[in-house]
Amino acid sequence: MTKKPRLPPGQRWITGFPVRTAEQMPDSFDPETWTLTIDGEVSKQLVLSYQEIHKLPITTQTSDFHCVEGWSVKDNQWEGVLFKEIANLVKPKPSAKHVLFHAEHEYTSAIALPVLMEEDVLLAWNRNGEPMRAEDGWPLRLIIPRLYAYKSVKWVRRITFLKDLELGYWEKRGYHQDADPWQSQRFAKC
Ligand SMILES: Nc1nc2c(c(=O)[nH]1)N[C@H]1C(S)=C(S)[C@@H](COP(=O)(O)O)O[C@H]1N2
Ligand SMILES: [Mo]
Repeated sequence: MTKKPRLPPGQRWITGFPVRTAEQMPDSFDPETWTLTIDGEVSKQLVLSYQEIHKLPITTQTSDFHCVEGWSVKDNQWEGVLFKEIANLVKPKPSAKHVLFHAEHEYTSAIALPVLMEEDVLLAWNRNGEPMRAEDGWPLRLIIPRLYAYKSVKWVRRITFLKDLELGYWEKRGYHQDADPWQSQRFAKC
């Protein structure tokens, strides 16, 4: 078997970090009132405050970032909490197969639960040692390095464990549900 190349097919390395947003950016963030809701097919629903999230075990990870438009950014260091830590707190029921991430406004994306339980998936607040800018997804964004970046939801406010798949914002508009860059899963088959 040949090893996967670092750069997926059809991608090119760029420097800098573009901002891509299909929606309006949240206009304010108040750490005293901001919350993250975790619900759906779980044994224990939770509402976490900004302070509570920052008390969970913190991880730092370096990964590449691949946008479906064809640009990739090497070696981003993300700091945050592993998705796995959040799942351990709420204890997904055996019926939970997918997880829908809701952003502050209308953006959503769903990912299969086993993909999220891998060691490289995190909810991040810092990039390269600095707090993310508002436009980068502050105060909390999902990072799934092995999938196209439309799965890396910015401004996450709600995480819902699902029995049946619900398509997210771009997936409803024809993007691929699985989004594996090494298989060029850009568009859904129709
Ligand atoms: N809430 C939200 N998250 C989002 C998006 C968005 O429009 N809204 N765009 C996605 C897409 S298509 C990409 S490429 C990345 C871009 O992240 P960046 O703006 O930090 O480069 O965010 C993803 N997450
Ligand atoms: Mo994207």
